[in-house]
Amino acid sequence: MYTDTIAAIATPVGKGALAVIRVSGPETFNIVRKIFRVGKGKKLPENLKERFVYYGFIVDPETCKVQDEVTLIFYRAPKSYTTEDMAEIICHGGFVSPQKVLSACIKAGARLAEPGEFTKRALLGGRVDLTEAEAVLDVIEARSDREHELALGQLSGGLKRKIQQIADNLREVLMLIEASIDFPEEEIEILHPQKAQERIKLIIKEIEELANSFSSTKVIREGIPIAIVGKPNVGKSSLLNALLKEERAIVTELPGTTRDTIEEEITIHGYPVRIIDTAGIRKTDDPVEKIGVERSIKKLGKAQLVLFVVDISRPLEEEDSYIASLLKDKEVILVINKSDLPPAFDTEDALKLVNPKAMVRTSAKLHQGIDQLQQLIIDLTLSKQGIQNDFLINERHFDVLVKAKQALENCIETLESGLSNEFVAIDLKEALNRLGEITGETTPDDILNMIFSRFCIGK
Ligand SMILES: Nc1nc2c(ncn2[C@@H]2O[C@H](COP(=O)(O)OP(=O)(O)OP(=O)(O)O)[C@@H](O)[C@H]2O)c(=O)[nH]1
Ligand SMILES: [Mg+2]
Repeated sequence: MYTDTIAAIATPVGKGALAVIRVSGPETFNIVRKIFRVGKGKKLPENLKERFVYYGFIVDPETCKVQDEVTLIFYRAPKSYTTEDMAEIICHGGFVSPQKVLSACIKAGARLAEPGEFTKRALLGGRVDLTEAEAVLDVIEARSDREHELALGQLSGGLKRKIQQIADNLREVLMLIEASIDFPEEEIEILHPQKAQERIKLIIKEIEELANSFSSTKVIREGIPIAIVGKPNVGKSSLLNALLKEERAIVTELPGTTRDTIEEEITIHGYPVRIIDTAGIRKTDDPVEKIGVERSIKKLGKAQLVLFVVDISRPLEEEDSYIASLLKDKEVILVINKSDLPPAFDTEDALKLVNPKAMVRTSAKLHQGIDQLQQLIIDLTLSKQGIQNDFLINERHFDVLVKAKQALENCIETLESGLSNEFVAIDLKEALNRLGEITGETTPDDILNMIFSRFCIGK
């Protein structure tokens, strides 16, 4: 379907042991034959073996000067990433070698590829659908094990299969509805409107569940926001440092050390978590500290989970109760810190202040209880999300799912109002079209272009 052959460096710019140059399109073989030499002046054989590694040199097709020592793999259509004839040239890394190899390809007749053009060809060649193409980007961009795992699931068709299953279901309903339009004189009711409604409602529910998993995907992409709060000097910053395993926040024996919120990302058991250390909450006349305290309270609102830290070595105070009162609607883990020191109150009293989901004793100073705390964080946030999918619903999928659902809701209304089945069919087709936008069958060109423009060149 394409007549031109494209080339690009597929590895990042900079010093590295190796780099890969990709070539794809009908002229691939002729191009590599012009620039690849097996030995002194010796060209590649006409009957080039596919998916076989050739060792040799890249030469400038005009001057025949050697550009680099490389290996070459040739893939014959359709058994390649793009489904076209393709070659991968592995050369030395760094700033010069890859550029030289690329320019030899261009001189020999290739055109520089656009961002994502290899994957776009894979899509148009039918090797992947749009959800799998998007997953390629997610795999590259994943920042945690879990995100990577889900992206890989999507790459192997997790979301495609799910959408196909829903679409097949819809198509069946549509077929029955259309049959009743085409054969209205038939005695037997082909699909009772009541039955049709029930089936469509089930499909709506499935679409809804899929759309809802967008929020858990978002958490996986952006990290679960967790705030550490407590009165001054209880060891909040020490706790942040212990979780990060580095001395990130300033810790001193002076109450009111942390003035501003500090946000850091860590991964716990493969999940990204955003830990926010806050200024100790207390009444203060210091104008800077005051702003810090306001910010702490604001951060509370955004946190999905709160680590409420108390200092076991000092008696509970009014400030502890005040902070506890701010946590009424929050998921809280009560952190009894400074457990290495003699206790000044009974933990029961702290439990009475808040109604925490869990409690843990720590010594941020001696790094004790940190593993338990991490386990609790995961138990209370992620396991509850019920992420059983093996794909990542992104914003684009979410928007389309909402529209598909809307079309099906219209469908139900049409059925309820007793309008003719022709109208029902229109809404069903609209919903099907929407689902096709997710997999790429009916995605408008401008959206496709936008998706691929986010890719790097060479992917
Ligand atoms: N013995 C002991 N000391 C601790 C522990 N955690 C923190 N500290 C000490 O308590 C003091 C205050 O610690 P920070 O981490 O700065 O406390 P904070 O809650 O961030 O304080 P502000 O930022 O002022 O609100 C420091 O001297 C720490 O070394 C602990 O588990 N055991
Ligand atoms: Mg602090």
